[in-house]
Amino acid sequence: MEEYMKQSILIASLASLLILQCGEDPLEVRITYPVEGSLTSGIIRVEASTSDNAVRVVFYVDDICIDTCTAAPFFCCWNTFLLADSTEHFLSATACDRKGNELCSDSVLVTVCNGDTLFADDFEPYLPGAYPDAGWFEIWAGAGSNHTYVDADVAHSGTQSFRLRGLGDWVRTDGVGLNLADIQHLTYELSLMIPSSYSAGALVGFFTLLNPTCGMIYNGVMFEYADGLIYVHGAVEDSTGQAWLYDTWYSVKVSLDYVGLLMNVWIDGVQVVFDLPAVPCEWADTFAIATEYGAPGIVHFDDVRIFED
Ligand SMILES: [Ca+2]
Repeated sequence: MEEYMKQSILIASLASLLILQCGEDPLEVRITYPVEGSLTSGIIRVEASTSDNAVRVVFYVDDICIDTCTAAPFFCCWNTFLLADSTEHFLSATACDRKGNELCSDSVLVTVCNGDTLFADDFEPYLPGAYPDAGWFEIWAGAGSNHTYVDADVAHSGTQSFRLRGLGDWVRTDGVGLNLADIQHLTYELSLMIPSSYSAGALVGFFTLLNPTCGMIYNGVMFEYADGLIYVHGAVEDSTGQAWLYDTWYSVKVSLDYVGLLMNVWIDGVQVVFDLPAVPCEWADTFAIATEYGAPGIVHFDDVRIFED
């Protein structure tokens, strides 16, 4: 009996110790990427490592919250293009446990280094199925937010692309805000693919809102659904005479001279338009990708890069 009591007491004590240890598990959090002193560019994942009891991590840049992550692995996508080039910034993260205890990590100092690149996205940092909201915003809803997302099954580079799905009478359009002040020459490049399984037409270029339900893309390129040809829209429209094919990735490059108001266009490295009249950058400074009006379906975009030259 005495032995039984001793064992009971021992078991009870061990249980108390375990509960005590669980209850007092110290919260830990630190930024594991990027590392202190590094040069950062583009849209990157900021990653945090925590103790097992963390249930939420809030990420900060210069003490301003940029995102909250509620499941491990804890990370957020950070758009460094929103910050001036060659500037230093402090990254930190706050972790919380179930009891509401909070702990702030040490700060990590990094320098933003994007050079002449105004924006770039290969859609690799995002979670599959998510909206790439570190860099993009919705302009027209198309088939709805459930149908436009980062797709992990189709890609030009890496494993992911941005899939847009539009309706015949409600196009899908997504944009990137750019600061084009003082820019005289700009080039944008991207890859796009229209699947045969649910084909649409596609547009890329600079968007301007004409009224709440109507917009226009200037200094852009259109893969037209109806006749399967590639067109260019500057201040005037021009047909390249080139046909496009389903299930084929195309690399589009457009060079804009905002001083001479001219545009030049390459498809897969071959120049197809020479010195077409272009509109001034003040007309439209939102870079956009879209499905074509009247052609419901899906377009995949990847490897967007916009740079001053
Ligand atoms: Ca990609």
